[in-house]
Amino acid sequence: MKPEYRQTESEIGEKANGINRILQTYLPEEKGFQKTVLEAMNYSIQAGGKRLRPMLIAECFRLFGGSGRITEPFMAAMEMIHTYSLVHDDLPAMDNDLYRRGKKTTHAVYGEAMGILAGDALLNYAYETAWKAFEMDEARDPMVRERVIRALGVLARKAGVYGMVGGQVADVESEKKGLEISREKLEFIHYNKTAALIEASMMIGSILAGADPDEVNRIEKIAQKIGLAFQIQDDILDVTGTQEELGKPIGSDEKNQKVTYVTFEGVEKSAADVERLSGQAIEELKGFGREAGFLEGLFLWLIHRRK
Ligand code: GRG
Repeated sequence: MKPEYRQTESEIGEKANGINRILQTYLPEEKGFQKTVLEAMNYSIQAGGKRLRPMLIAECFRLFGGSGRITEPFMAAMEMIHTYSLVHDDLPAMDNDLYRRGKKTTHAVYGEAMGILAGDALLNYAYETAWKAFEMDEARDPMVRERVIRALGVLARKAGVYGMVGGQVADVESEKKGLEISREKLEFIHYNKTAALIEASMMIGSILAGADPDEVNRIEKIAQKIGLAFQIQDDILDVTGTQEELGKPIGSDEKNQKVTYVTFEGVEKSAADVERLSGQAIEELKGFGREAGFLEGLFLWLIHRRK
């Protein structure tokens, strides 16, 4: 990590700790006949992670002058959806990975059936959690309730078949196809599998703060660039990182015969594209003329990350 990102890194760490405290308040109690799956849900959430998506919700909320706690149920819900996607992605039917976030994957600890069910449960519980925004004092205001409804719509669409799930479908079907996969299809995969939740996070934070539709569209485009840059960096790390840095085995794309951005462009050009995309995103962010110092630092940290 370059020295100029150290300050951001410590701030990111502090913000992630704050997010963990919020998450903790929304986790289900581990009791009843379904106790095992509740434990598996909490295990997968508490295994760690950068908490990037909730952080983006909070920072975009701040960018548009939001205050109060209406984002909190959405921050927890977003991390639940992200975590379910990782739990399912690690299953034997998908990537069949045994380590994630430096710990054993959920199915490796609780068995395959509980891995599937923990993912299903997290996905449903995410919507139950986001819905709790309506129960907050702030939601007595009809304007806030209307924003919550719009934010729920974005969450559902971007996580679903026209977002992350759609991208994962194309990704699964592309395995073992080598360079038969078109560049267009690879972009579809990246935009949906990875960028969709990043877009949703940034849009939800902005919507809840009262950003207008044009501002939300601009945020969506910025998030799409950051999402693509983030995925390309992930592909680069899968080739150049170490298991110690990443908390999961490297070379997983090669193991699964996956074509990545690096396969098309090589490491050097991919790294240059990461810089270009994030530079554009930062310029567009500056276009709002608002204080976005931390968000810019977060973007830069993300694309220079080693984990
Ligand atoms: C199973 C429907 C379904 C979707 C799975 C997210 C996903 C789609 C697969 C995981 C594999 C992967 C490399 C996805 C690309 C997005 C990505 C880089 C996820 C990892 O996100 P981080 O780095 O993870 O934010 P942490 O652990 O820090 O939360």
